[in-house]
Amino acid sequence: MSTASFSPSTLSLSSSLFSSCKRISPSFSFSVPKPHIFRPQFRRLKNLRLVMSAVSDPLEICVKDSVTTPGRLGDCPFTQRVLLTLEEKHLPYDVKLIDLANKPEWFLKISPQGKVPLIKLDEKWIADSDVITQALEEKYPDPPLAVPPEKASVGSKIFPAFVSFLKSKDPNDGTEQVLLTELTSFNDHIRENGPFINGKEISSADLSLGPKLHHLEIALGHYKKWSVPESLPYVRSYMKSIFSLDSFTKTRAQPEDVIAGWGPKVMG
Ligand SMILES: N[C@@H](CCC(=O)N[C@@H](CS)C(=O)NCC(=O)O)C(=O)O
Repeated sequence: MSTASFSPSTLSLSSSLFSSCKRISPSFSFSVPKPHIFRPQFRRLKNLRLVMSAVSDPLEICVKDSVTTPGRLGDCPFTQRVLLTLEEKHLPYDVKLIDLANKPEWFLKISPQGKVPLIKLDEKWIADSDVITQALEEKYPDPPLAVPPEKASVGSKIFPAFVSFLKSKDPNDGTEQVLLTELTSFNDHIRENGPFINGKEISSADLSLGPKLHHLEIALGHYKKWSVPESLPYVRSYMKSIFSLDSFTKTRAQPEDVIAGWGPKVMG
């Protein structure tokens, strides 16, 4: 088995690390001794940020392998959401690249639905980015990424609207207008509450939406020559800010994979 260790506190580790990942062999074993990784953890205490040291094994996470460049991270926005959460919480992790077109036996054993992301927490494999990010928040509350319930679903209708518009073959079926309506509502929210969904600090809602906006930008740009209009400057600046976060550049999918990933849906 081949994995790559990520320690977010080590900024020199970059997405190029993925290029050093090899496909995982079908023999899944945890017997390989892993080094302990020392990492800084930040805790808020009376407005002071105290650096505390902690020791932790990297968390194991199954992610999609690239279809265009096997051995690198693939194009799954749900996986990126979890990787972003690990990065923002300064948690080290080991990625296991899964070829979703040819899922290994061992993966299907631990993931009955055969989906990524899948993470091992407290010796149990957990699926689904909603469940995983909630579990990470509970187990590793610092820095906090939770959002108040009234903001948790801000921007959540953008992704389904984008998918409908992307798949649409009829320019007059209203799907573009639905997407514009959702983006306009998001533009208004950021103008009034920004720069992030929950205000000044990044939150789990941004880490969920950011990867989806990345797919929107690449897929609609490629397949429809469409981009977020200039009349929505808050959406545009929000995208720019999220896409330029260190955690984002380190965990984003390659544009070629995003294009290849949406191909069957566009053609279908
Ligand atoms: N609701 C799940 C969706 C996960 C998902 O759809 N993952 C896709 C890749 S982006 C997958 O593993 N597909 C493999 C398959 O369906 O065979 C989540 O939020 O984690």
